[in-house]
Amino acid sequence: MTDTDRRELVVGGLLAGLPLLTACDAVSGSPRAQGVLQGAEPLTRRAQRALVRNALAPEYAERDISPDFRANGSVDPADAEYRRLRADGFRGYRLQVAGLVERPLSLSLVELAAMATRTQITKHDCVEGWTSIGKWTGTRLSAVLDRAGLRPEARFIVFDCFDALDQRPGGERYYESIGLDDAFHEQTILAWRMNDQPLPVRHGAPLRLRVERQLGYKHAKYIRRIEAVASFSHIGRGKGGYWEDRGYEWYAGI
Ligand SMILES: Nc1nc2c(c(=O)[nH]1)N[C@H]1C(S)=C(S)[C@@H](COP(=O)(O)O)O[C@H]1N2
Ligand SMILES: [Mo]
Repeated sequence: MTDTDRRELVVGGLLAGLPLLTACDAVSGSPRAQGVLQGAEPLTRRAQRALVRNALAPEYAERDISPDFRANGSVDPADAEYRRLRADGFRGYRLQVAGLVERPLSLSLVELAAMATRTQITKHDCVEGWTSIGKWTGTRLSAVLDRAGLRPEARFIVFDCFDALDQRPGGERYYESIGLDDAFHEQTILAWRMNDQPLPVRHGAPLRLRVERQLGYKHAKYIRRIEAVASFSHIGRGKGGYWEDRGYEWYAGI
C-alpha cells in the first residue's frame, strides 16, 4: 500500500463513520452530537485497528543509510554446524520450516532468492537506545509461509537461531517469535542482503529477520529453523524469546 492509499483509507474510514456533523454540534456536546459520535465509534475503531495492522514502518532514502550500522548481541556464532556452513560460504545452508504446516520445507538460499522478495531502507531501533538505518533485501516471510501452508491452529512463528549469547557449553540458544499479523506484514522479510552486499556475519548471515514495526531484539539473526506453533509455552522458558525469558516484553512495538 502506498502512502496515498493509506491516507485515503484513513480519510475514507473516518468519513464513512461520521455523518455530517457541524463544528457547532461537536462543541455544544448536544445529545444529537453525542449520539452521532457514539454511533460512529465502533466503525472508526474497527477502521483504526485495520490500519494499525497494515501500517508500514517509515522507509528512508539511500542518502539516509548509516555509514556504520551497529552490530549487537551475537556477532560471531561458535556453533559447530554454523562454522561448517560458514566455511563453505553457506552453500550447504537450508532453512527448515516446520511445526503446524501442511508441507514442511527445507529451502536453500538460492530457492529463497527465487521467491517473492522485497527491498526496504528502514531504521533499526535497539532497546539499548541506539538506532541505525540500513537497506535490507530478503524473501517475504509471507511467501515462505504460504508455500508451507499454515494449519488453522498456528498462531505464532518461532525463529530458532544458531547462536547462544553465552558461548560456554550449555548456553541457551537465541530464539524469537512473532504473531501472524507481523508474519504476513509486507515489510517482514527474511533478509539475505544488507546495503546491496551479502548479509555480513555480524549482522546475522546467512538469514535474519526484519520485522520493522518492532524493536531490535525481535529481529532474529542466524536463523536455522522456523516453526509455526499454537503456543510457545513449551519453548525455552516459555515467554516467546531469549530476552522475553529474561524480562523483556513479547510485543515490542515501536
Ligand atoms: N540470533 C540473534 N539475533 C539477535 C541478537 C542476538 O544476539 N542473536 N540480538 C538482537 C538485538 S538486541 C539487536 S539490537 C539486533 C542487532 O542486529 P544487528 O547486529 O544487525 O545490529 O539483533 C537482534 N537479533
Ligand atoms: Mo537490541
